Amino acid sequence: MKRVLITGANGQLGTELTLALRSHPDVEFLLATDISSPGPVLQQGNFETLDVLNTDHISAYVRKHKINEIYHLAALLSAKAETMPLKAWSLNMDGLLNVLETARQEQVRRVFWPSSIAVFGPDVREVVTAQTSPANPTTVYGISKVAGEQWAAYYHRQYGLDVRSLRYPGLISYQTAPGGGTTDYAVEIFHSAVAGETYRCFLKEDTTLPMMYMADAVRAAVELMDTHADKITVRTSYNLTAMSFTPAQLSEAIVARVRDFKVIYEPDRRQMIAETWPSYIDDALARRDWGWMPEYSLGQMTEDMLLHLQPHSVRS
Ligand code: AKB
Repeated sequence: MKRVLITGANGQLGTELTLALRSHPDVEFLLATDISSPGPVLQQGNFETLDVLNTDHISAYVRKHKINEIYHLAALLSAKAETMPLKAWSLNMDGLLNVLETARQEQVRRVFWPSSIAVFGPDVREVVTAQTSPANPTTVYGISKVAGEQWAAYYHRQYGLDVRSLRYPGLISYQTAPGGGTTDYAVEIFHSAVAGETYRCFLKEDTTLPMMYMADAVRAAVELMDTHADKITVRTSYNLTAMSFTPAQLSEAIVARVRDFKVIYEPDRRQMIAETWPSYIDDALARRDWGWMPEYSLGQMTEDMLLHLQPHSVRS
């Protein structure tokens, strides 16, 4: 049975992964943690504050609750990280090392840690980016993810620690807003649409990026963690995708359901980050090794987002 610790549980992915794992049949105990007190969705259930820069604190929870799986999600995302590169490096890198080292010392069975399409750089923007395409990031977030992937592989190789990872594309969800990412526009746009407001998009209309609906993202993590270790051939991080679209294509999908919705394009510094990331991802290895298959297309995701954010706005 799984006894799970989640860090960064208040975040966009953390909130929904916590909810999903609480109802996983093999999870007998789950402790959600974050540096801040629980967000509105996580008021019920076990929750403690935890700073991942404090190794003793992580070890104490692992020992106290006999944790055997850690989902380490606490991190600064791409755009925010560029405004405080050293702080981002410290949180993203030292936080990961503290978790890996605690997991090794306390004999935690398995660790999940999300990487990102941000590991890639401008040299692969125009091609369908393969698992082994060169990873030459130009952002501090991307650099921390590339280094983190290598640390994950190192802990597996040297100590046999079963660390598993996914290179997530932009994630779209309705429960919790993302914060500080370059792909956040794809969530903000829905909130404007249901509020009847014009959305001022911080990326150019023709900027193609890989994306995924949260239901798929959560299922991917759970399926990867439930896979037999023999099947896992990638010990850095698996490429993963569901769809690729531009802000203009997303806006069209929304307008088809919210008639008068308007978007104005006002690209800011995040445009420069987006232009260094791949447009399309090849996730063939995830499909081959553990049967990954996304369920949500652009149309299905748009429909579901609008339905959950404000049922009455659909097909207004
Ligand atoms: C971000 O925009 O920083 C993240 C990511 C793609 O890793 N959503």
